[in-house]
Amino acid sequence: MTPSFSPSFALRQIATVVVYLAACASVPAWSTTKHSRAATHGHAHKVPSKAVRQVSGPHFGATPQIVALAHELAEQHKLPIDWVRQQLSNARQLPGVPKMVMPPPVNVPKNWRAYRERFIEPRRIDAGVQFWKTYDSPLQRAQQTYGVPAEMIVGIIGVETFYGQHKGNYRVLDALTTLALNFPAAHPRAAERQAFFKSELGHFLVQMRQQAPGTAPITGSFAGAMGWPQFMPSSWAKFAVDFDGDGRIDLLNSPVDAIGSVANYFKAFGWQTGMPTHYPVKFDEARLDKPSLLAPDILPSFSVSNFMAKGAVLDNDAQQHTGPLALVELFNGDDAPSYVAGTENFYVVTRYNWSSYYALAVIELGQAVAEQMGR
Ligand SMILES: [Ca+2]
Repeated sequence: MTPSFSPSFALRQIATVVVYLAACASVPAWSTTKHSRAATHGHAHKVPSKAVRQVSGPHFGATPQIVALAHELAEQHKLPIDWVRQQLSNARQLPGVPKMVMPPPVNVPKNWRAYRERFIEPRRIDAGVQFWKTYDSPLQRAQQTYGVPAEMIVGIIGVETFYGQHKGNYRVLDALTTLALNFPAAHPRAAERQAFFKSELGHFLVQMRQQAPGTAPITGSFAGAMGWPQFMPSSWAKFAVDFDGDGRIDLLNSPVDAIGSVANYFKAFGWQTGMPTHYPVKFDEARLDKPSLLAPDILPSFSVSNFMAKGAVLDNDAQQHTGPLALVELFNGDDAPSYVAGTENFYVVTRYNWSSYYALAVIELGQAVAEQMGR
C-alpha cells in the first residue's frame, strides 16, 4: 500500500503493542477506514524488481536529539546506552520518508473496484498458486495449529509482498529513526504517530541487538514493516513464531516462519475457525435505516435480526449466522458503493491493517488462489 496507511485496532491498549503490520506494496492510502486512528504502516511503493536499491541519506550523528532518544530507548528496553547511541548516530536520515506517511488529499475518491484490480489479477494469483503449491504442507500445518485457513494466509502474504517479491528496500533502522525524529508536524495525528514510530524503533533495537555480529542490515518498507508478512517490530516481538523449526524466527528469509506468524497473529486477534468473513447483503429500501447500520463502521455490532430489522437483506446462510455483523461500505468512485455483511472474522482481518478495502482484497485474493488450486 502506498504511503500513510494505517492498520489499526479497536482495542486501544493492544493497539499500541501490536498492530501495524503490513506494508503492502501498493494500497492507496484512502483504503483505511475511519477507524484507523492508530498506525501507519507504510506501504512502501515497492520497486518491482528484485534489485536491492537501498534508500539513503546523511547520518544523524550524535546530536543532542539523538543522544536524548538513545537514553530514552536504552532505559526503556534495558539496552546498553553506548550501543544504542552508536546505532542511532549511524542511522541515516531519509528525506523522502516523512512525506510518505502523510494522509492522502481528501479529494481522492475511494474506489474499491480499482483497488481490487491491483491485487486480484492474474500475475498475483499465479504467484499465489505457486506459493501454495510450494508451501502446501506448512500451510496445512498452520491451519491445524492455529485454525486459520490456508487461503487467508495466502491472501495476506500476496497482498503484503506479492509472495516475497516486494519486501521493501529501506533500512529499517533509518526509516524508524527518521520517523521517530522527523515525523511531519502537519500530519493530523503527528504526536500519536511519532510516538508509535519511536516505540517501534525501541522494539527494533532489541531485535538488532539479538542479531549475530556482521549480519546485514534489516530492510523493509519505508515505515519499518519487515519480511514476507511485513510485520512491524512490536508485532514481530509479540506474534512471530519459528514455524520451520530451525530454532530462530526469520520473517525475512523464511516463508514458513511467515506462514506460522500470520496464522498466529490472526489467532491472537480472535479468529474463529469455520466462521465466514462476510456475506452478501442487499437492502429493503422500504425499511432501510442505513445511517444506523453504518454507524458502528466495521465493528460487528448487529445481531442478524437487528440487522434485518434495519433493512439489510441476507441470504439463507447469513441468516444462520450466530455472531454480530457489520455493514461494510466500500466506495466505487462515482458509482454506487459495494456492501458486504462483515463478521467478527472480517474484523480480525482488519486488525492486520485497518482497512475494509485491504481486508476484502486479502480475502478475495485468497479465494481466487484457492479456486485456481481447485480447493
Ligand atoms: Ca525459523
